[in-house]
Amino acid sequence: MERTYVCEIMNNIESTILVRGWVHKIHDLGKITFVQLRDKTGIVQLVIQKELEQSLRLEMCIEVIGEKALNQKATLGVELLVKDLKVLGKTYYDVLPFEINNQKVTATLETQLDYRSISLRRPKTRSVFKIQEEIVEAFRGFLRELRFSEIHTPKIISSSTEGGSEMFTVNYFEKRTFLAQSPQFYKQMMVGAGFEKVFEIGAAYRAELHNTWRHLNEYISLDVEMGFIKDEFDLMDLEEGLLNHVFAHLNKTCATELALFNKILPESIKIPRIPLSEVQELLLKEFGKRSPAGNIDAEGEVILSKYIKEVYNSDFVFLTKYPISKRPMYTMPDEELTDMTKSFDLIYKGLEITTGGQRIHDYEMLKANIIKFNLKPEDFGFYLDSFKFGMPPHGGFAIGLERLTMKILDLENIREATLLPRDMKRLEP
Ligand code: AMO
Repeated sequence: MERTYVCEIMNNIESTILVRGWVHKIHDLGKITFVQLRDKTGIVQLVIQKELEQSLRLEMCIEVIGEKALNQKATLGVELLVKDLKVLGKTYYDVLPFEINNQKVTATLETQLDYRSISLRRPKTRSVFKIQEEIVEAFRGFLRELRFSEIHTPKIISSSTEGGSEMFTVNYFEKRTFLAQSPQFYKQMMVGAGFEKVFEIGAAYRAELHNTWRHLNEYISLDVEMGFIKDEFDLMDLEEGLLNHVFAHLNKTCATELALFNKILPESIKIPRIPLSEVQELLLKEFGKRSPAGNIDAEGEVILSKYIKEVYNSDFVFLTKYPISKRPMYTMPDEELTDMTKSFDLIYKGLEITTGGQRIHDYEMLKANIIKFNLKPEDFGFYLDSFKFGMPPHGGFAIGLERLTMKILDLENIREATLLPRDMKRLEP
């Protein structure tokens, strides 16, 4: 007999079916036992006669053949009267590390992360990753439809892309190498290599020396790079379209999961675009909030987002025109605004989720800029060389997948949106 998933039980025309899953709840009434069986698609109630009950324990893995019986009181409207029961996976614990079948979480986040294979069995915890899976699906689908190609670039690299000291070193045979902070150089090179438009979904590594609610040392970067652009506003248009598509896709595919978090995502979003200097002025004038030179800080992001929500009814805001001194050497300077670049950040509900911008595409200009940044052109050999052979005007952006997931669901800590987080203290599981 073929297996039926819980979500298919109602529509399955057979009256006797086979299901597999885990023992989610046990309610022993003596002669009969009610058991909730959980598979990756949902939960169904089983009714088991005493003689069939084989000392079931919570979280055992079982296979059951049962007859469907309508029952208005059961969540699915149907339950299974068990005819045959097989234990597929025994349990070997004294007590579970924490309750899985309780709406209320009874363990700290750290304990849940310590026992990730158990905490992910909680339907609500698991649903965060169903939503994340669908964000990725929507990201990929939207871009492929627009002729973007998916690429995979090396994560062991020989030089820094984003500057700064946030690099992990790796012994590569005799050499000291690094873990990629971003696929930045390679995505640009692939635009020039004739792919024109590319995206990558991959791990990025940052040796951030702080453990915060919004930083990971390994995160998934949703990277985009597009050739033949006019300016950075083409990129903002693209990202706005992309986010609209992601939201529509989530509303369609994850209604049940979103409901667990009381979320319905907006049908259509239009994102205000404001130069950074205006935002800094506004924060100072309206809120007495001083910003660091050439940026706004985490508190400023929160204040700004509240203001944007009130005035524009938007959860998102693009900050544009960042100063040259605050952006990496590959960023295109603004020809109209002295000392400014054609770059942007996207803030979502008080948190930066994207950085992007137009890049310098002219070889001589890039070389000169590298020198201006007190760096050595010879350290950027293969990257710089690739600009000698006709590079189109281009630009791109990157979205942190965990940050986006976290903000969609209003989670408090980025680790809740990370399957197996890596931070300063955590290397396991
Ligand atoms: P940036 O360094 O701003 O830009 O990173 C882009 C986005 O990646 C996410 N992110 C992080 N998420 C979790 N933990 C971290 N430690 C972390 N660091 C970054 C954020 C951030 O907005 N090459 C450029 C992108 C580009 O211009 O295309 C870059 O990497 O959501």
